[in-house]
Parts: sequence; C-alpha cells; structure tokens
Amino acid sequence: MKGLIIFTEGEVNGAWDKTDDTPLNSAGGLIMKKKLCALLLILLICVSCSSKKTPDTTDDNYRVFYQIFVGSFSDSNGDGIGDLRGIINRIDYLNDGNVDSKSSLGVQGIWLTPIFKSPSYHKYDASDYYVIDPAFGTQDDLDELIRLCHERNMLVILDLAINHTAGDHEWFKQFTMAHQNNDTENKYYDYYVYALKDEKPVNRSFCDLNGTAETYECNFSYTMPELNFDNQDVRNEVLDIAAYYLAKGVDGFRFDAAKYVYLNNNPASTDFWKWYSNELRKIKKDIYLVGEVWSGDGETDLYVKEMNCFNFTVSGADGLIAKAVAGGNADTYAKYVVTYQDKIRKLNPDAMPIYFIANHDMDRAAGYLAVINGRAYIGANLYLLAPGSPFVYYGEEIGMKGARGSANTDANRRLAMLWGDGDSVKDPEGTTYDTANQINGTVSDQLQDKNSLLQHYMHLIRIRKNYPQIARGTYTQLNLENKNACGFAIEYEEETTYLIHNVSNTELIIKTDMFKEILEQAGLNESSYTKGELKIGPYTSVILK
Ligand SMILES: [Ca+2]
Ligand SMILES: [Ca+2]
Repeated sequence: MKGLIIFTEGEVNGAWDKTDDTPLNSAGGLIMKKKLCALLLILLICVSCSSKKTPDTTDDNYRVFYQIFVGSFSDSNGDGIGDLRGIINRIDYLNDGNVDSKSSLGVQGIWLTPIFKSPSYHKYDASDYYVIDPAFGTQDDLDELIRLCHERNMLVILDLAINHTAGDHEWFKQFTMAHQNNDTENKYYDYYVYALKDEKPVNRSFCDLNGTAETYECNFSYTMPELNFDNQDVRNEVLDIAAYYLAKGVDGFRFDAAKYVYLNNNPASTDFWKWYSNELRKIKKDIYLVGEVWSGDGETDLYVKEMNCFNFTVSGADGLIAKAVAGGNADTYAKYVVTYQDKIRKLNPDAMPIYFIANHDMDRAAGYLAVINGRAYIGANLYLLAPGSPFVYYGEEIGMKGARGSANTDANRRLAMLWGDGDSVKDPEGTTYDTANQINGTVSDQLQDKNSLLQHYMHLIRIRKNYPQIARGTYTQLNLENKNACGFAIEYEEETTYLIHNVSNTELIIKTDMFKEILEQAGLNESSYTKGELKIGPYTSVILK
C-alpha cells in the first residue's frame, strides 16, 4: 500500500527528529519521550478541564481574517452592487458570537477591499479618501459595521491604496493645473511624481501630462497617478487619512502595492513603511498591519522587518500548497513552513506568517483543487492549520470558482458571492466567467450538508480557537519519509502538540506508539490511533498529543 511507514522501536527517536537546519540532538527523542510522560501526567490530572469549550477571548493578532471584495459580497438595496449594509446583514455568517456555532464561519477579523469614493468598480484608485463610495454606503454604515464586529471580537481592517490616487482626485486636478500654469507655488505642484518627457526614468512608467512638456508616474494605469512620498505634505496626508479611520474605530490596514511606493527602490520604500507603521503604532499600539509585497521571499523579507506581509510563496496555482496537493511535494511545503517561521521571527520578533490560498488578484483555488475529490479540503488545511494569521478570500470556503481566463480580466476573480438565498448581488462589470462552471454549490446548500467544504472551513477555524498553539506555537518538522505526507511538532507553553497532514488520496499508516491520542481530525475521511498504529484518511489532517 502506498504510504506505509513502519518504525521499529529503535528507529522512532531518529525518525521523529526535526529536519530543519539545526543540528540533530542525539538525545532529542529521549527528551521528547520524557516530555510526553510529563504531559500524560498533567492530562490525567486535568481530564475535565481539557474538554471544556472556552469562549473566544483572542486578544492578540493571531486571527483568521476574511477578505471581502465589498462590491461582490452582499447587496442590501437591490442595485446589484455589494455594500457595507450587505456585510452588516451577513454578520452572523461571518461570526455569530457563538464559538461552537455550526452556521457561522467564526472569523476573527475582516479585510474590506477599498471603500473610499472611486470611479472604478474595484476602488483601488481613490477620488476622496474621506468619503465612503456612495455605491457602498455611508460613514454611518461603517460605524455600525465596526461596532457589530467589535461586539463579536472581530477586527476590521481597511485596504489602504496610497501609492496612487484616481485621476479625478482633487489633488491631481490641482497638480495638473499647477503644471499647466507653471505655478510652482501651488501646494499640489509636488504632490505627484513627475519628470520632463525627455528626462523620465526608464525603469518606471510615466504618462504624458496634458498641456505640458512633462510626464507623471503611472505604473498601474494612466488613470492612477503616483503620489510623491519625498514630499512631507503627502506623507502627512496619508498619515492623516489613516489616523482619521483609526479614530473611527478601525483596527488596522492592509497596505496595497507596498513596494510600488518607490518602485524599484526597496531601501526607499521600506524606509517609508518603517516611518509610516511606526507613526501608526504611536496612535494605536496593537494595530493590525499587513502589507502586499507581491514577490518572492528575497524581496518581501525586506518589508517583513517593518510589518507583516502576505506570503506569496505558498499561495496561488503555482504555490507550495497547490504543489503539495498535486502530489509528491508535501515535504517541501512543511520544510518551508518551518524555515519561514524561523526566518521572519529573526527578522522581526513581532512577525507572523500571513498565509492565504487566493485573493482578488488570483485565480480561485477550486479551479485547481477540486472540491469533489477532497483536494480543496486538504488545501484549506495547509493554510488554516498553520502558524500565524491566515486570510480566507470570500467564496473560497464554498469552493467558488473564478479565473482570469482568455478574456484576461481580474473581474472573473471577483464574482458575486453564491449565497443561494436570493441575494441581489451581481458579478462586477467586465466578467466573462461561465456560471455553468460553478458546480460546488451555494452557502445555503453547504450549510445543509455536514460534509461540505463550508462546514470544513468552520471546523478548521474552531480548531484554531480551541488549540491556540496552531497559530502561536513553534513548528519543527517531523520526518515522515513520505512525499505525500508531512507533519510538525508544535511547541507552545511547555507543551508539544503534533500535526500531521496526509496530502494523498490513500490512507496513511504510521507504525508508532509515541502518541497519546488524536485530539482533532480535519478532512472528509476517518483517522484512528491505537497504540502502535496511526491511520490517517486520504486528504485528512490530524492533531495529536
Ligand atoms: Ca448595493
Ligand atoms: Ca509609487
């Protein structure tokens, strides 16, 4: 049988040693056994307390977040555009305040994609940072949403796209006028990055500024002029914007396009984020900040020193999770999780891994991890049963599909949430996705099915709450000597917990007597442990002690 591992007693110590870069301690297995005995004793004394469910009292930032693409989530007023009142109407779906709920995801924070006034459907180009886009609602709606979230111990973070504004922002109108009139005294003359046409830098994009001999920086689009962060007035503006929303009760921010602040100049960009995040921490000490530095670790590591950053190595169709689920690469994923945690903690003691499987700029996971055969389940396990603060992109929990496709449009990655209960939210403008591909069912369907992917996500989030070590512990790798399985020893508050993923379509059998019992299992298939033999079902994970 595929995946059979047999340990003799003598092999156990070595086989279970960690396989990271630290030298192996020959007494490691012995120490682990002693710890296990101590743990057993404590557990025997404490049998009743371990079975109690504790309320969700998370008071740190090791939280599961849910990314809401606001215009596509839930529509409250029948215009087809998702809005803040729609999110309020769906608050119980996100978190109903009951830790053991079987009808609520139980997420501990939400990331709202940009909500400020903007000419685009995605709103990543603001016309006015101080006005909620009328299509999305009002400041009162935001206040109410924040209040409801805080009642349920959920954080609210806003997407702050400050690298560029919309072309119809008042600042850019003033900037353009000032340049057309050669009015260098105008306060806005230096608000955006500009250069003479024949002197523009070659490693960034510049667009002609109408009626002048000049160009302005426009790396994303000619409608998205880039702000000049060498200008202290601009820095003060973006600080004021963040301070304004923090005063409204917002808990933090997701920073869009962090490396574009000074494109192709990481020292200048990271200096900016160092200054900015430090100023924000002066306003709110425990602020939740996460940066989008869409790059490999070599570049994101530079920014992790200043703030948490999304991890783009595990995510997406080519990421380590997809490769592990495709077969033969579970070990690569596990080795990475261990080394990444160790690495970023050294770069920044406050850093957490921020894992996710897809976001609004990526094809959805259900397109490459089928729900029907269980691959989507183990894919979810690999980012939600992992250290740090993971993000679930809306719709991933129901196996919603959506890919850029031949039409080459990101709108296909941002389709209307499939509620299945008459929500009037519609797909954004420009979508070409064939709805016949949506074969995995709606929220309503999946709430009725105890084996649905949605129930699986709820279960994973409950597991994270019941086992704080999943998010916060120190991971070392177990050597399973099997390319389709991987595992970790997780050290947290003097205790060791084990996590093993069977990333294959066959049952995994491990001959071992080192565990006490299975604490939790997550997946479509059954697992069992009797002394001497651990069986883990296909595409299933177990947590053991
Ligand atoms: Ca609406
Ligand atoms: Ca820039």
